[in-house]
Amino acid sequence: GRLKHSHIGIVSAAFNKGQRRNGVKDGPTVIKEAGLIKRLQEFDLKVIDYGTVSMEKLERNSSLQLGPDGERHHDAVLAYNRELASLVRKVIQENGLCLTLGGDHSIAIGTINGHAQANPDHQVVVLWVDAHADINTGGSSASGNMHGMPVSHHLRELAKDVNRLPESWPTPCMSGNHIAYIGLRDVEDCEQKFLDDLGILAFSMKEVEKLGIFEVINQCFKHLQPSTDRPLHLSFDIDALDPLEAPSTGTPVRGGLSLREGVSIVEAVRETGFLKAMDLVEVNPELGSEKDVKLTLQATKTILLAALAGRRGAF
Ligand code: B3U
Ligand code: MN
Ligand code: MN
Repeated sequence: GRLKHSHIGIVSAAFNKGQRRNGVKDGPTVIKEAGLIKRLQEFDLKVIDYGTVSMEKLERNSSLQLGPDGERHHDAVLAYNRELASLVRKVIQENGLCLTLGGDHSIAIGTINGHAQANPDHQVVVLWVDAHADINTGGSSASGNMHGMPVSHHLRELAKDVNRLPESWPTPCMSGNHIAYIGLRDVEDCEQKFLDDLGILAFSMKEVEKLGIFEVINQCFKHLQPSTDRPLHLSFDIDALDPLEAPSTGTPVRGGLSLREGVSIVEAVRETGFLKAMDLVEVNPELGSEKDVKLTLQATKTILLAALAGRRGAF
């Protein structure tokens, strides 16, 4: 049967050290200020705000602490994510569907780890909707930005290439066949090699164009086989959408998903009945004009309303 949740638990991951633009830490605040919770409540959903995991507690002197392979803020990113993981785990253990608002995409190190920890067999399957594959390791990354590396942290096949905390956190919780991608269009050669070597199912914009969004979605679920034992984690990077739809983000790439395709994806995710956790990341209200920010927030809320309430409609 399908999963039953007692509520939606919102976690605010106000974090920006996975890349170089400060404003992305304000994503959760502006999304909530735009009326998300009230709108969800209008559809009779019980919403609990679990508050913010803040960066403030992280050591101040970690301003540019490089990891062993030149990973920027390596220790701070992992320390933050370890704390985030325990809150995500708590939300799910309290029978909530966990929505985490980012923050940059490095927060998916914590959200997926926390989700896996909360499940009986520590199993999880992931749908990653993004312009980018975010599967770099410290060694393969040209930028050193850890928002380009979250996926590698969870993969058993890449375990030996990932630099962890001394306590060897995070433990890998999935294999290449437990993740699928939609929306890719800015993938580095070494990332493509990881995808190919691990046989990861990945639909770039080229395949979306060729096959159509519904065929792509169906193939993803056929492959991932979400179930009660393999709950679904949706990690949605707002830059998957075309910058015409969602311009206020740090690394926009033209030629992306329409808002309608994004909505179709999350509606299908919801209809599986096995969605247990979702990330919505990389909204940066400091980028673009006032109109750009407004457009981005409308697109964000449209995606979240469809994913969590199964509704289309105005905000
Ligand atoms: N693959 C590049 C670029 C990038 C990844 N994720 C975003 N940008 N948002 C990197 O830096 O790893
Ligand atoms: Mn991303
Ligand atoms: Mn991206």
